Amino acid sequence: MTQRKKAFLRVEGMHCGSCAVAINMFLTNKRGVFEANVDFDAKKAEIDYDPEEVRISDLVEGLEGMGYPATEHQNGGRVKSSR
Ligand SMILES: [Cu+2]
Repeated sequence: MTQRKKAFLRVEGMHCGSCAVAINMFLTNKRGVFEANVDFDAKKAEIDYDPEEVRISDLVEGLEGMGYPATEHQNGGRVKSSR
């Protein structure tokens, strides 16, 4: 059975919107990642993933390799209440 979990990363080193797009592509191309939302302004990435398929530490390592040091946050730091 697939599980679905959410993770939040703080991502450093993004210079512009296309950095966010590149990160988004990297994340969503990973096996086990269903969806990723990368926010350049907020330096944040929200990831929907299957913890049995992929580990957040692997994603973080990959991002670091691309030049974007990332750290995981338990809940994204702030609760968004849009809607
Ligand atoms: Cu950029």
